[in-house]
Amino acid sequence: AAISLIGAPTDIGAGSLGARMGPEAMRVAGLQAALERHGLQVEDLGNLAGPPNPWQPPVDGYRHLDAVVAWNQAVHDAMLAALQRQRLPILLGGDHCLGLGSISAVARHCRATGKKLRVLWLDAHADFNTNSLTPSGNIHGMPVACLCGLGPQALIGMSGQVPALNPKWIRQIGIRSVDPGEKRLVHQTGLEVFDMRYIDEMGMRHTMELALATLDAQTHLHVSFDVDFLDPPIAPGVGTTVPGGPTYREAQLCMEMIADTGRLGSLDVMELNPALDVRNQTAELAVDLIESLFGKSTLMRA
Ligand code: DIR
Ligand code: MN
Ligand code: MN
Ligand code: MN
Repeated sequence: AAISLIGAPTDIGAGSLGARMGPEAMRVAGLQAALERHGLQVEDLGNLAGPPNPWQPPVDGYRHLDAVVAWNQAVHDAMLAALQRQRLPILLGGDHCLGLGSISAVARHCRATGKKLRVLWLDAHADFNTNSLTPSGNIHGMPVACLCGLGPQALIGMSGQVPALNPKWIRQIGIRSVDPGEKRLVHQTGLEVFDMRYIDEMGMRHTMELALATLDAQTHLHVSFDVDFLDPPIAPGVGTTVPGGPTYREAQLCMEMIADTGRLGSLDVMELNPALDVRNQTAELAVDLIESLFGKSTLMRA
């Protein structure tokens, strides 16, 4: 499908400033040209607009809730419009609180078109906090819980139905940092989490085979890629690094196996923070991985 790039330049839900520069860093790293070299048609819709980051402390367990809602509504509307034009939208974040608006749009689109939805959440973190469990108040730690119906009305209702997602539709990969209360909630909810221990023991190949096992011809696959999924030495440009992530080869295989399904319908590329990066290397790595996600391979494939 033809691709639409949508920039969401904000760090409104994050614990450090700088992810607002993520969309530009991805453009500077040559995302559009790289995809076009693989024969894909790409349009860049530019950046969305939203409120500034006032950098305030949490209120009732949420930092910047009103501004987070405004940004997510803008993301939801832009993603939905692209999907309705039969485009494959790539959301360039921006922090991961925007996964809520993005996936709410995808859920709404799948309901309208009778598609089955699967969400792959590639992240060091489960992003399953609530306002009572969060240690930070940062809403980028909460979008998966909100999508499952746990959160403030203004966020959980964005897809037009609560919950936006059945937790059974989600697969989390690469997880290695989960807060204590969050851990209990992940367990209670029965989220399917392939954590780093699992990847260490079973390998990325087996992990992805299981994570992708229930896809069929009617499936819309959404990938929400938090760049802190990757091992910090290869991807320093993120606000919350956690040691022990997937290596370059493991990440490539993960992307290649997703590409092989042919079911990718939408993508988020989140949490890239150029203020913390080294000569844009994390953005360049993200472009490299996205090429694999869209089918780049070393040899011709039968
Ligand atoms: C932490 C950090 N679990 C929190 N979350 C991050 O503040 O809720 N998610 N960094 O990407
Ligand atoms: Mn469609
Ligand atoms: Mn993360
Ligand atoms: Mn995240």
